[in-house]
Amino acid sequence: MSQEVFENLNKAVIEGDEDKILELTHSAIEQGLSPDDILKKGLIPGIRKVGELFNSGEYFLPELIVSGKAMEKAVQQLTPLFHGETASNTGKFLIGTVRGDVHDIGKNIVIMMLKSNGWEVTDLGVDIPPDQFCTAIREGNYNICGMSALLTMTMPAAEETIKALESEGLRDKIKVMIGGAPVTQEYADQIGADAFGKDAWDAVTKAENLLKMN
Ligand code: B12
Repeated sequence: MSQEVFENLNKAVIEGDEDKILELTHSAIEQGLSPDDILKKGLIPGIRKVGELFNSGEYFLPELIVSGKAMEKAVQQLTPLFHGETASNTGKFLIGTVRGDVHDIGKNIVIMMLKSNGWEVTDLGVDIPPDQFCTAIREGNYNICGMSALLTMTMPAAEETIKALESEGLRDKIKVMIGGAPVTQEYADQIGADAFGKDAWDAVTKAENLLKMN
């Protein structure tokens, strides 16, 4: 039964049918399916498939935009369910999508999971240049800075941001975590990040580990 709901959600995301996505998400919530499963089994595989279709030339930018927007709405619909879960103050997390990159669906899911695990999160938004990360870190008292990069072309902006933190004397003040579809543990090691999160759930675990190291 729940498998069918997830398959229908996959299909609706692939088709970019916003009304259907919202209706199916609502009914999945009503049926008592966990918001984690709705994301992991219903929505995320759907948007990944959209990426594959775009890559293979079957989809073009308009389809990417329509499915992306519909996915954003569904994530917003799930957000209150996550925020209700826990409240203790874990730590302060600064996050943004790196310069040149406007993808934020994954980053927003990371934020949702962090908040539901007690983190206070400041979201800088998208297309954030290194100096903006530096200013925020200088002015705020953050434990971790997270950077999201979805394009191979924008991954180097994460490295530039780390270099800027070093040259501004801020690198010792904060742990750095990176993520996004093309990012790997190897890349994180290569650019001197403290951790890599493969998804939002991994991000929460790794963030807690980094906090213990502080
Ligand atoms: C939706 C989408 C868009 C939407 C974005 C809408 C939005 N508000 O985000 C729009 C239409 C704007 C878009 C534009 C473009 N896109 Co696009 N897009 C996608 C798509 C289909 C889905 C991305 C997504 O939301 N995934 C779902 C989320 C849940 O997954 P995620 O982002 O990976 O996030 C998870 C983890 O990575 C991790 N994570 C993410 N961030 C962080 C941060 C931290 C700190 C941590 C720890 C973890 C973490 O946790 C998240 C949750 O579990 C991907 C395909 C794909 N496979 O990713 C292509 C994709 C990323 N796009 C691509 C391209 C080429 C483009 C464009 C250049 C297209 C164009 N010709 O204009 C532009 C670039 C615009 C720009 N300058 O940024 C390519 C990139 C290829 C590459 N390797 O460089 C992809 C891979 C599609 C493809 N297969 O070709 N895109």
